[in-house]
Amino acid sequence: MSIEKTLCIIKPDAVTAGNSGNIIAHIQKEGFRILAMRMTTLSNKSASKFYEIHKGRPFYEGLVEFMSSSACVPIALEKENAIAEWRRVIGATDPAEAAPGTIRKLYAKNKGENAVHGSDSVENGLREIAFFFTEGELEDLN
Ligand code: 3AN
Repeated sequence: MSIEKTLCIIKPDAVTAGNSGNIIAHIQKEGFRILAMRMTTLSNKSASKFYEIHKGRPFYEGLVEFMSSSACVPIALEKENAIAEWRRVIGATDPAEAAPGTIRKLYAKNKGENAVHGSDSVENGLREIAFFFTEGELEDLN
């Protein structure tokens, strides 16, 4: 086990529904440290770049359109084993399959509008955090 960083994004559906505060409280209750956070609206170009890895998949265009449709809240998180821990806390991509008490079970609408993002590896977590935050914007808690 080691201290890892992961990127959470509170997605436009959850921000619009007024669930940002509940989700931030959930993050803190689960013992993650918030290193940086802001509210921003992604341009179509930035959302396309962020999700470049999914280019060519059938949901890509819709995902980019949704993620740039209104404000989102990127949050850089740190915890022991943060990648797996955050994915446990958010639950499965499809809220219908997400475990009870997970963020997606509580707040997601469907597979596309699914309340939060979580990085899928340590390497992608660092890359995704750097997409939104400069090194100097991250709290140095260690
Ligand atoms: P996760 O967010 O659980 O890591 P990924 O990496 O498979 O899931 O997908 C990234 C994002 O793409 C999801 N959060 C979701 O918004 C969207 N997505 C994935 N699969 C679908 C799908 N079948 N239909 C619509 N949107 C999808």
